Amino acid sequence: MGEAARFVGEGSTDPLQFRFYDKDRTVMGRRMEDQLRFAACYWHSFTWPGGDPFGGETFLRPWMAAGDPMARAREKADVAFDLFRLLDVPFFTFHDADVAPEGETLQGSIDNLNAVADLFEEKMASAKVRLLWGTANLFSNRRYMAGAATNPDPDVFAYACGQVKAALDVTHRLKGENYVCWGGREGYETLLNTDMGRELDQLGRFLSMLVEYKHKIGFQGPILIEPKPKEPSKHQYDFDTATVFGFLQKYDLTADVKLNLEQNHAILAGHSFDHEVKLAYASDLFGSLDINRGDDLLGWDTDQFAMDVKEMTLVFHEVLKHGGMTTGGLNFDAKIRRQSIDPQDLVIAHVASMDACARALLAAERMLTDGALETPLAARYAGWDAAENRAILAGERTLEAVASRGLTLQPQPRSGRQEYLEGVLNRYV
Ligand code: XUL
Ligand code: CO
Repeated sequence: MGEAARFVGEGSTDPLQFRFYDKDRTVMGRRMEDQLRFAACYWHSFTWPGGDPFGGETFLRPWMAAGDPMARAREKADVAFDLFRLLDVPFFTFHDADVAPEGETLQGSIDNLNAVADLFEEKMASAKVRLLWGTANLFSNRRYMAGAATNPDPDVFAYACGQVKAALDVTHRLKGENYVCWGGREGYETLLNTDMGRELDQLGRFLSMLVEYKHKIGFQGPILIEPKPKEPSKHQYDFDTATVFGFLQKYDLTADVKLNLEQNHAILAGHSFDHEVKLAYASDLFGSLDINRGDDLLGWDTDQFAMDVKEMTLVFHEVLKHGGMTTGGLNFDAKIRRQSIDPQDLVIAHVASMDACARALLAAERMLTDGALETPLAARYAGWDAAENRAILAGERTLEAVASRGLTLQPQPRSGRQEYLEGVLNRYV
């Protein structure tokens, strides 16, 4: 179906072509495609039928109809790889359950997954698209209703180990660059039946085993935890960046486990997207991004396509400032609205959001080149560059020593210049 989307420039009004995403344009020393590292995701685009809590499917995609589940999985793969080609994205992502049907037993499910992975290997050999990350769906099946790693039943924990091992094996085989863990059911619905300390220990052990296994098979990429405070659970243990940082330190996992941050999850946690990104870099935990957006007026995970240039400019400013993506990328964990039922809507949504990201990347580049935010920021903290003050931070001064210097000083308050900085940002976006 059709020609791949390409860059035609700002003058164009064609919703199927790029106005800003010019993949070969150099942005801070790298091709734009290599800076943004877009990934199309399998679940929202190919497995979500358009339902909501009040109504059923609206999309009626042919591969969702009844029939032999493996034949349907192959049909779905054909359509998925065609979309990857149409969008000209360098990466894709999937959960085990998105790509292959569950079998009668765990072994049956693993066999199905491996059969689809054979097909992916074949398709990837002739396509441009590579795997950004794989993951296991440890939340949809009713066996996981009380959690996977944090389930009170150790048999469920063991089943989850089987599933996660197979998903990592397949991710490794397909040369995935990261492996993601999103713990949608790793939390609670009521504390009346929950032993939090015990569940956190279970989760810590589960992740440690995954890290041990990753090293054993030589999987090079990081394991990425995807923080989210709630939904589907009332409270999820991977609440936000700060919470996961504490958890990873407690279980000694900071070297191998990083973060996959998502805009809508940040908002649900009461943070901005750039708050989460900045704190992840400050904690040496930045991994990758799920690029989407929530609705300001709705308190749930609407997973809309990211279109807010200003918001993403601040995020990409932070990413570029730290040298750009390493193994991470921008994964479209985003779904079209359930009324967007034309097949074209899916392509248009990706193209528009890729363009919004490209525009934000270019704005972030200009801001960095001009030092628009960096220069005032450095000036604000410049006092800490003095030798005496560096010595404090280096642990070379006692409280008494600094206190006695404090007795000689009369600090003068200085403006935080918020409105000036907001004006600066507006000049670029
Ligand atoms: C759920 C979510 C997931 C993860 C992968 O809110 O973001 O789709 O990205 O399991
Ligand atoms: Co996500």
